[in-house]
Amino acid sequence: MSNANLYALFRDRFPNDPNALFLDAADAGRLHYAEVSEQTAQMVALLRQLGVQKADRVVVQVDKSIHAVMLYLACLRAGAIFIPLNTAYTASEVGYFLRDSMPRLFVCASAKQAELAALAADCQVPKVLSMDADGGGEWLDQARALPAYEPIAELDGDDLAAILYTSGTTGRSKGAMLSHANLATNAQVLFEHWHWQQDDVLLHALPIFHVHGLFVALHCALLGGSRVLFMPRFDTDQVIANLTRATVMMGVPTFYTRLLEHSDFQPDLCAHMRLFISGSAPLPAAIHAEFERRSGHRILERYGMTEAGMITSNPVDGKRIAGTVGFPLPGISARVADEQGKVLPAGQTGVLEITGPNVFKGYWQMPEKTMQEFRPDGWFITGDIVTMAEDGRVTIVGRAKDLIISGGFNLYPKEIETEIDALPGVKESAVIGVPHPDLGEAVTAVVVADSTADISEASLIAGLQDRLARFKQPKRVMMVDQLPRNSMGKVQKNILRETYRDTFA
Ligand code: MCA
Ligand code: AMP
Repeated sequence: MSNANLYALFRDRFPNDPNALFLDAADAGRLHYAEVSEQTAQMVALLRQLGVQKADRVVVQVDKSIHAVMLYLACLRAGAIFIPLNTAYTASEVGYFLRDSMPRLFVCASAKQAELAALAADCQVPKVLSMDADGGGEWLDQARALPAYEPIAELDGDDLAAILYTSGTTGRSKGAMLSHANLATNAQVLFEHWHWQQDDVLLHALPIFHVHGLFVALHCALLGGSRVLFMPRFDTDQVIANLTRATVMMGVPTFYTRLLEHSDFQPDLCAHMRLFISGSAPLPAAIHAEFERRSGHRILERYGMTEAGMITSNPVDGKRIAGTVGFPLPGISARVADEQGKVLPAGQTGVLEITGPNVFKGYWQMPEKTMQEFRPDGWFITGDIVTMAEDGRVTIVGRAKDLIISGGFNLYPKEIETEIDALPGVKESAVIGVPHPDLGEAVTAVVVADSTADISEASLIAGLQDRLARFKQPKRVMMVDQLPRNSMGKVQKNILRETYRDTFA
């Protein structure tokens, strides 16, 4: 049987040309495909030296860099389970992930090492090493000193490649377990479906701690043996300056909104672009239309989630319809059901359920939570409310889950409410997403204070600094005397959303 290690699949596709460039990070360096094998082998040697074996977890909270990509590939190659964390997470958030995933190794930035190493020791993590985007930190020093020979770990398709944490409606983050086969099949499907070619050049401005930037974008390029213009973050000027060198860009809707706001964004910049792809959050139809007018390109919108990678996509050839997320990808079956799981006829609104080789292996150490998200016949309940037309085209019309998507990051109100409610002087709170011209939705908290408390919007936000990453903190806090409730006592968030609808208009 052939090795199902995803790294082996990539390695087989690397171009033979020694000059073939993989990552072009401009001043931050370049990496050729020919160098990947040696660098990842040295990293595997270091992982082994640190005691990391197959199925051990490696938690990584480092800035986006070529080295971070090599570390990801090295973990695949070693058969270790890669767990990337958002760089904005505070120490208290990181502590949760370390305790939950029990890694053998934690890799973090030097600047945070003193604080995080103490935390890791507290969480019984045996090893901590630093890695910096500029090549500093202990990690690279130690790896470079090691021999570059390490075999690719022999794996089964069901072996885990990564655990990606996604917040939950209960406020506790859940680790979605993704196998080598989950990632490999989804990557191959996207590669074919989006007509990826070796001479495609990917403009990469997404973070690499989520499915979108780490898997969807990088895996397509790796399968193509293609070049990636690898940017540290989304900076509108930099993206515009590089568009003429790229053929494909993947982004969240905020990227497209920001490009349209820039007066230099003109059709000639996009003349040899092949594809603009959007996902992670709904792309407003008005942005779709305005983008076509300004660039001559119809954005290809696709839809996915951490637990399943990419699920549907508009076609490359064929109609890309604004406001729809296209058709289930090859190999993925989709149906629409009511809350009880009764399958509904085409055209009716319900929750999207799916099966396919892309669907994850369950939540790390949460078998009951996993069971709740699957139907007895094995279909995964996405929690997205959709309609599916007779021809299979899917339109997302809402969410059954209480979720806010801000700039492509998913935030669960429950987690934010729990932190606000723990602050002194707070009686209760409700957190909602309110339309925001740049981020799509912005976190807004509606708070009732204790009768004797003296708290303000500023004091509440200050109180959250060490508890929640900045992007989760409310952009506005509204103080009210009471929250609207229905006859069952449940907070009516729809009324709050309506009341504060124009806050960021
Ligand atoms: C940054 N800030 C945010 C966000 N990003 N606040 C709310 N929502 C955000 N998304 C805050 C910072 O905390 C900071 O606050 C201020 O905004 C400026 O920070 P900066 O880092 O300069 O922001 P930025 O560079 O302008 O970032 C905005 C961004 C970025 C480019 C939209 O968030 C981004 O790259 N988003 C992509 C997320 C993504 O990859 N999602 C894919 C998930 P302060 O000034 O107060 O300190 S995967 C997924 O969803 C599924 C599987 C799928 O289908 O893809
Ligand atoms: P995550 O929890 O980060 O995996 O995000 C997954 C969720 O993002 C999905 O369940 C959807 O609610 C949402 N999502 C992803 N892509 C799209 C899209 N193109 N349109 C609307 N929502 C999307």
